[in-house]
Amino acid sequence: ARSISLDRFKGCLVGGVAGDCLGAPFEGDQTVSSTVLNSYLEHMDEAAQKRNQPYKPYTDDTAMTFALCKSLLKNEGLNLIDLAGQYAHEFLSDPRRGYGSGAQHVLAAIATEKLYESTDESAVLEPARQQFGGQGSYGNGAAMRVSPVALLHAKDPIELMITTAHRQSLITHSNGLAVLGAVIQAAAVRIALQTEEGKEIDPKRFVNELRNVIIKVDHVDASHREIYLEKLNLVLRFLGKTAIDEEEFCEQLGNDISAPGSVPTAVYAFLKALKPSQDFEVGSGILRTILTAIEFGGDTDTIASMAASIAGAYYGRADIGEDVLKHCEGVQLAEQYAEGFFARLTQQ
Ligand code: 8NA
Ligand code: MG
Ligand code: MG
Ligand code: MG
Repeated sequence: ARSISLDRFKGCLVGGVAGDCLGAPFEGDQTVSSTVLNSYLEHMDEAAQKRNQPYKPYTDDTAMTFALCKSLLKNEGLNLIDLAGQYAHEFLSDPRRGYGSGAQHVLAAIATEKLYESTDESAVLEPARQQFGGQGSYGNGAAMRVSPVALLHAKDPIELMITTAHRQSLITHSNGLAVLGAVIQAAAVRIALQTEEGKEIDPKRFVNELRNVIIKVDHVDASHREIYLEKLNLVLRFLGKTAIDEEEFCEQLGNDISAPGSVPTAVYAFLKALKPSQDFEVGSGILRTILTAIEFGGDTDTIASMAASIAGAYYGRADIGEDVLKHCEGVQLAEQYAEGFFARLTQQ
């Protein structure tokens, strides 16, 4: 059966946009009840009439994803210096999208020092390397934007995808935890994309494939790999529970702006939402994934966006109807970029 299709490329990028736009209003909340979430979707038309359309703007997650799409397509692959320029330009042209404080600092430095005019790759990586006393950021910013890397390398050996996911991270996030988060997120999208149409995903196998990817990542601390391997054990443990203590979940798996506190949670939300839920009355697998991700509160835009990029690569664009998407900013652009990656692949 066919697996890689234009519908699933679109699903990945459109899902990411939808998760970001729908999750953003709940960013920083504690937990969100399923009653609130069901009514949120039901009353979207009504709420939109009171505002200008589309009234759900995207945030930094999508802004950076689009910058990455643009640079990867223009250069037919990763050009770190051009990409640093795209990230910095996107930030300066629209700085009020909710960037993390560290990310703002790095992107402003790349712009003011005109590092995108350098011919030396290591120069554009210097601001990120100096972050947080030289440790680098472990925020989820490198993971939240990474899904186009899985589309770029959909037919390439996984090692190439790992390298691109890793290197694009370093422009803003040099800490191994952020890098591993980005690689895991890209790998999750890839596995979802490559699953045969109509074939069910087995969570244990999915997690096992992610474990095998973690082991392949070079130039990161073994202790950082261990943190993610342990988190993946927790993903399976929470999937096996019939009732979840939200406080315990947030404390152990996480719902925050750190990469280890959000990337495994996004994987959990995708895997959890594979089965219909008594809580959410939606037919779309992508929307069910988004609501599952938002429910735990915290960094809701980012966790929902990452989870829905994975879900979109699995279910495809057609899974998510217009009712909700018509309220989200950036859907058309996401589709255009998906077409760009797909065309590139079919020309190969
Ligand atoms: P970042 O690189 O600025 O990291 C995010 C934050 O994590 C930093 O501002 C620090 O507070 C903290 N942090 C990261 N690394 C370290 C370290 N080594 N030592 C100490 N503290 C550290 O930004 P990013 O690009 O990773 O952004 C991630 C998130 O920020 C995304 O969710 C994005 O949507 C945005 N954001 C989140 C919230 C929220 O409340 N959840 C609000 C606004 C913006
Ligand atoms: Mg609930
Ligand atoms: Mg955001
Ligand atoms: Mg966020």
